[in-house]
Amino acid sequence: MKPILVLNGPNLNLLGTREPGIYGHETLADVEALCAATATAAGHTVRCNQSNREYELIDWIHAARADAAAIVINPGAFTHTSVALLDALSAFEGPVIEVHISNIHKREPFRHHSYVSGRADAVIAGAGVQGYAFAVMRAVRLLGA
Ligand code: CA2
Repeated sequence: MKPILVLNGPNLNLLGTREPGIYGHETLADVEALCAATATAAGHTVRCNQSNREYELIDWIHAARADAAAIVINPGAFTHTSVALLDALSAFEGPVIEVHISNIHKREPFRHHSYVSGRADAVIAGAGVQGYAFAVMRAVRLLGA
């Protein structure tokens, strides 16, 4: 089985260093370890990437068409701006799970709309970093394992 691709967008490399009241104390390395452990327990693997560059996320999504079974993505602020990410994800045939650490619907109005949700098979928001574990579990379920 191909790996589940876990993508994190802009500024999520700063996890655990600032704004713990919104994003918690866990680091990006902690998040990636959680995803790996969750996938391993279900007999799957993950490949994790983070970028602050929209084009790099898009290139990884394109590559996933051939080399990933599912995508778990926290697009960061690109959630609310990027038709390009929506289009890239729409060209991917496997499960797509969108995850947000915070509850975007409880925050500023500009965070309430997600372009990515137009393609996502599931959206998890407000569960903290545990949402990544839920997202990986949902991807596994949709893959039929
Ligand atoms: O809640 C989420 O996971 C978000 O996708 C996080 C994005 C935000 O723009 C979305 O509206 C919701 C921001 C990620 C920034 O992450 C930081 C982490 C620590 C310190 C500073 C930024």
